[in-house]
Amino acid sequence: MKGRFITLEGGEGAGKSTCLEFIASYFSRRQLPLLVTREPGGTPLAEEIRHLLLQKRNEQVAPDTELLLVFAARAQHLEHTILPALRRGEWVLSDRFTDATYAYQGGGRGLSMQRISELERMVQGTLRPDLTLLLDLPVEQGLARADARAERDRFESEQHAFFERVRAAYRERSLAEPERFRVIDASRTLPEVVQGVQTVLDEWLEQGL
Ligand code: Z5A
Repeated sequence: MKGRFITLEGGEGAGKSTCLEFIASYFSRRQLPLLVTREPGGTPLAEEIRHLLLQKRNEQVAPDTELLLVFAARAQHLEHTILPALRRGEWVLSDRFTDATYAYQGGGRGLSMQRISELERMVQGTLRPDLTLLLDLPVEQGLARADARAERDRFESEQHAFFERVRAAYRERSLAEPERFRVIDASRTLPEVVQGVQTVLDEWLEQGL
């Protein structure tokens, strides 16, 4: 079976890390070669850009600067990690991808979705994920979970309303592309969320095999 491109998305405290580990073991049990990567990041240079993006700083980051840095990291990630793996016939699982840009820079920061889609076309051409798992939960609940963590990065320090806009943008995208998105209720316990991911993968692989 030819490699495909899967992305995992979600707001704060959604359980992405646990789900990523589960998906990696799910593929390994089926002996399907899977490359797990993340955005921003996925190459040494893109990881440096990630650091620039997440680090808290005194100078305010202009929304366009943030948007261009995200796509600069993505161009590097595509060229050196994602596209070579897909060409080798491997499966690729990315912890976040361009839906996060629509959600965080479009929804959260209020940048024009049209401009994001122009950059998407420029950097990705026609490449889009084959499947996107969206872990969705109420913002209040997600923030309460994430609060347990030691230190907040630049994004995690945003206000509640920012995350409501992020969630709304994700949900809007999932409604606009129901064939690509699978929305998983992440407000449940972690084992239930993982079970939800397994059900989606079972069904999806069955359709593709
Ligand atoms: N960003 C962007 O702005 N534009 C873009 O285009 C892209 C990204 C690609 C870094 O991403 C930031 O980059 C991200 C958006 C921005 N900013 N934020 N926020 P990231 O994915 O690396 O960062 P993150 O979202 O903070 O993910 P994380 O730190 O890897 O989170 P996680 O490991 O997935 O944590 P979590 O799963 O959300 O869990 C947090 C805690 O909750 C943890 O203690 C868990 O054990 C607990 N948890 C999770 N699920 C449950 C359940 N179901 N029950 C009980 N407890 C739970």
